[in-house]
Amino acid sequence: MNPTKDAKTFAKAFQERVEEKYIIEFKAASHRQLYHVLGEMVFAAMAPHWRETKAKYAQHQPKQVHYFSMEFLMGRLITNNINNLGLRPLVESALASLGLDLNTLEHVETDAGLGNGGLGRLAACFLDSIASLHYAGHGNGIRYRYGLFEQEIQNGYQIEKPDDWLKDQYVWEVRQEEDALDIEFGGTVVYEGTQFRYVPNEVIRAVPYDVPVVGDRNGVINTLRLWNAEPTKTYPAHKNAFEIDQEIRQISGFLYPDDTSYEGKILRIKQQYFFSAAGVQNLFKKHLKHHKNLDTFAQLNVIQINDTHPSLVIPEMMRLLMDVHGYGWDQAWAITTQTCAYTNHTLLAEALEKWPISMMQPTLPRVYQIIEEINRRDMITLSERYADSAMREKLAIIAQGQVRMAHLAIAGSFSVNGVAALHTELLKTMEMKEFDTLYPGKFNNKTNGITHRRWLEHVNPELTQLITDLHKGQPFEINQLLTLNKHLDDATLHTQLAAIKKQKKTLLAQRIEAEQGLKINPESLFDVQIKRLHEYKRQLMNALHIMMVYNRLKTDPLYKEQYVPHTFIFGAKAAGGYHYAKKIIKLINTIAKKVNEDPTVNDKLTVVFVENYNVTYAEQIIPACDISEQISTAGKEASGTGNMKFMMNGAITLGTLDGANVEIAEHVGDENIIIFGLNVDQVNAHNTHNTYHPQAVYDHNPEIRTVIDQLTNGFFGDVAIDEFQEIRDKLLHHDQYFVLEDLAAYQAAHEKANTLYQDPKVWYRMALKNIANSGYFSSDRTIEQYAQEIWQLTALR
Ligand code: 26Q
Repeated sequence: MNPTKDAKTFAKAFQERVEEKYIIEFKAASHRQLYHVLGEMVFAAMAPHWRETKAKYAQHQPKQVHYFSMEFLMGRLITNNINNLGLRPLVESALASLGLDLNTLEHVETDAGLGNGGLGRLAACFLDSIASLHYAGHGNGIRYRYGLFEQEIQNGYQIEKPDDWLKDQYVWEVRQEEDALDIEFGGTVVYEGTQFRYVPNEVIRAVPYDVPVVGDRNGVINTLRLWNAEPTKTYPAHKNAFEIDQEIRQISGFLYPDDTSYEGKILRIKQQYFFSAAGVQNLFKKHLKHHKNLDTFAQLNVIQINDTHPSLVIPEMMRLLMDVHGYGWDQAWAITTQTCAYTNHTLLAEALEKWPISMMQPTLPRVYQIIEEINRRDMITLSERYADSAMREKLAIIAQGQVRMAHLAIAGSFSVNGVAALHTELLKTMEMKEFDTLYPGKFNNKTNGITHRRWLEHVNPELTQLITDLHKGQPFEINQLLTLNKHLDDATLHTQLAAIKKQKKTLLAQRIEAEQGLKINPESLFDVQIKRLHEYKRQLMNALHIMMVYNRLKTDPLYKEQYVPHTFIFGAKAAGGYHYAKKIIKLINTIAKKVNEDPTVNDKLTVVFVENYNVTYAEQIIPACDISEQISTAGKEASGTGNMKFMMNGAITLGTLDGANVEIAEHVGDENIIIFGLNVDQVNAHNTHNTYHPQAVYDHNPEIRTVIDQLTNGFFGDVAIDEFQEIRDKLLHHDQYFVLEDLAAYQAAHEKANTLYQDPKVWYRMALKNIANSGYFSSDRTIEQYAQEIWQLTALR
């Protein structure tokens, strides 16, 4: 009997399976047990569609995209999968008949945190859109045993704890041991007459675990394939098998938690090669099941390289094509460069991957040899164009003892894209200017997007309902948003929107009180900055501004009277080794304590640092937000995607002209966003002419001077006097991010927000305008552009 026939059948089967699996009476089952059985039943309902999708791709051999990414930040999947399978009403009524609800069970699922932040979450949104738009496209990544660390705050300091997300069985994965592959490392290359033969000294088994990617009620189920590193059957005789076992499993052991400063680590290069090589070998094998050779591989496959992390696919494809499949260099290069496309996600010089030769050569001798040859040929082309040897060295793939992965990725790809208009422009005119001239037409822009299925429909069903009500109950779709523009001044709508905000704030306040024991006022304005902690994102500027507000509330009664009660909410993880970022977390928590314990300001100001910010937390915070803080130093944030999620939920962006904020401003109009601070040209001018003098700001602005002094004058009673000395020193003497320069403008922007918020007609009009024009920032739009302009895919409707 098919359990999804109707709610009654489903409920009955659910009960039976719980009792059978856990050998208990149904009424004694825990939420954990109930969740697992529900997950298994949803999985079973999905299985036939998954099989059919696979069969269809195998039979028709459509062109497919393979999204290679070191990170996939999937979050929880159960509600997403139930919704996309179209089972929501049935499951909800079945659970209700048993006195249960989906929301409660959902909370048992671990948040799959196989990513650091934006880049990993983008990959997850893209998979959702690819499947929902009927494209054949899959993810290829690593099944980390431990995802991004869990954060605890102890005495205001961040402590990292392992994220043991697989401790209970993960219901959404299937081990496909039959597709396992051997990946080779180390050893030597021997030249035998006409061919190179690679003799590795370490072989690691790559075992795939497949996770279904469910399209939105369209029967499409694509695959996210995550590789697990395991020992092969034969252990080297001379070593301890237990030690070797541990060492090998390390390769898929954990996710590197640093997402800005590049650090050459042998394990990381092994991780990169491991999943890139497994991914390509798997694709070649599949192709050869249906085609006699790899001549047509590029016609049927495109590999999108998510930042440079998977760029070893390029030399690996060359190696396989030449050494295993007998192609000559030119044909192999043609197939490779017609297959690969590269996305750049950063302009920060310190984040660009550069591997020391001394590390890469011994680890991947044959691959390294091929990179050398790619570089040698590249240098010939460069010498035809540039007489200047310094310029040739600047553009080389290998130079100064290092392999520059971005240069390799550019050379080996037919497309290079940035992730927001401004970012792509900066790539083309500054960072990668010469490459844009060298390869005309290769560079292009694909402004990021997010899936409204998760970031609007799932997180905010109330707002979704409000929008569909305007369309006489038609099912929600993204284009409906635009018609909100006809209702911008509808007072009833304003009231409804305000009521939804209030409801979301109340829920968030309840969670914060339950978890952290802190009471926050759901009637207050919620001002939110949630994202990884980085100097360039300037959480520090936000913190200093809160100190300024505090000082004014204490000294200026008129200001206090006019100040709308605010709750400032932060959520951020700092990489464990990023000392300064962790110091900023301590500062925020110290400010929070001081402010929250001061009864003279409590009716006006509360500061919260939420512990262990992750995808699931974001889902709860974003709908509750009034002001979205997007305040990076202009030119530093490639795009940002949180900004889009907030906008879609009716928050107003308070931000700089950076990343996709620029396009948000274009879509909503200048009067519906609060922009402040230096623009990219001004930042560049300061840098070129050395004209930023923070000390002068300190000297001339007494309010700023006061907060800087308060960092080190004992103002925070219960920390060591020098706790924040280095923050003061850096701000005054080595600040690359123009914090003090922008602080006064930031303060003025907040004052403007404070005024606007007091007139609900104005504020909710702005909010509606943001929701109405958020459709452009749907990842469906982004994926359509990738599909048309880079991948050349056709939707398989
Ligand atoms: C590299 C080498 C060694 C160790 C770690 C890394 C590493 C890991 C992760 C480097 C970078 C990352 C992640 C970068 C990232 O998340 N970038 C963000 O990408 C988003 C999606 O395009 C943008 O919206 C953000 O602006 C960008 O910061």
